[in-house]
Amino acid sequence: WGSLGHITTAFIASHFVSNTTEAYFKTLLRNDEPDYLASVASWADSIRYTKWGRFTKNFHFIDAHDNPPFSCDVDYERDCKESGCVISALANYTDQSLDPTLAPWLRAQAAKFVVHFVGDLHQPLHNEDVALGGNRIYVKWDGRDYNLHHVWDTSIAEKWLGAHGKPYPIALRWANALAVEISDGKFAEEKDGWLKELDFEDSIATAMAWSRECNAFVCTHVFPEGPAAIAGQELGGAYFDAAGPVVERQVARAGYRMAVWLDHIADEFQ
Ligand code: DCM
Ligand code: DCM
Ligand code: DCM
Ligand code: ZN
Ligand code: ZN
Repeated sequence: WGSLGHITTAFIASHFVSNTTEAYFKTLLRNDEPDYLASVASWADSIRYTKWGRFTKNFHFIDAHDNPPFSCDVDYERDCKESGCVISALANYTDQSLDPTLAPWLRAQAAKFVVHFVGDLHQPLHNEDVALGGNRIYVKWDGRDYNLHHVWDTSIAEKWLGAHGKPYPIALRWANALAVEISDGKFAEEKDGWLKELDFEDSIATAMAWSRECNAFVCTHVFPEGPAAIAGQELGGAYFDAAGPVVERQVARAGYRMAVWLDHIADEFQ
């Protein structure tokens, strides 16, 4: 996701974490404000092109070598690179977050990666190999040229919200609205199902279940007619009408699951 998506997932998570989790992460991240999670949600993107952070660049996605729209699936052995992927990275930084022998600043850094990678794991094109996750496919968006990856990272959410510009206030409003939908609205019935695959004893299996669920949208909503058919097409109309609800649900799922994941990490230090 772009900053808007990441900040929103983190604000949603801060709605649903327990009080002890909130206190734990406010101390660890040295931020006592309501944005203690949101303020670190995009940090992993800010370091990926630095010399120090280069080793993390493949941690934001998994290149599923499937065949949309005919067959979608993710296979950890096949698709996670030697240098890592979002699945291995989430498992790894979750382990670091849970390690009481690590210095607090390292646990803080690990937690910042966890917040970011739970988000990216829920973007369909971060679970797909085709055209570098859509980066090499150019499309029209309300008459302007964008690559398909950017459309899914940012453009769909912005149009869904009818808002452009500084992500922070937009994300805060979106997160507040989605928190209500999760608690009492259109997602209230399904939210328990969002935790069905969650297994704290097996981060890889949990992340893979979420990855497969997300990758399925590549066949149904990202490339419904296949990758070749989408190049050069205007996506701001009927395509957006179908994609908007997918982005909304995936952002809501990421935030709700992030809260439970962070509760588990904080529980280790009670
Ligand atoms: N932080 C930390 N240890 C570091 C760097 C940052 O605990 N080595 C915390 C302090 C901030 C938050 O992470 O609350 C965001 O840091 P940054 O300014 O690096 O985004
Ligand atoms: N299919 C196709 N071209 C491809 C891949 C699959 O025409 N490159 C067709 C063959 C099957 C259907 O799609 O009838 C389902 O494929 P799969 O077995 O990959 O799900
Ligand atoms: N990306 C992806 N899958 C790939 C390559 C990149 O999901 N195989 C993502 C990571 C970034 C965006 O696409 O969010 C742009 O990547 P880059 O800046 O590396 O081109
Ligand atoms: Zn992206
Ligand atoms: Zn990322």
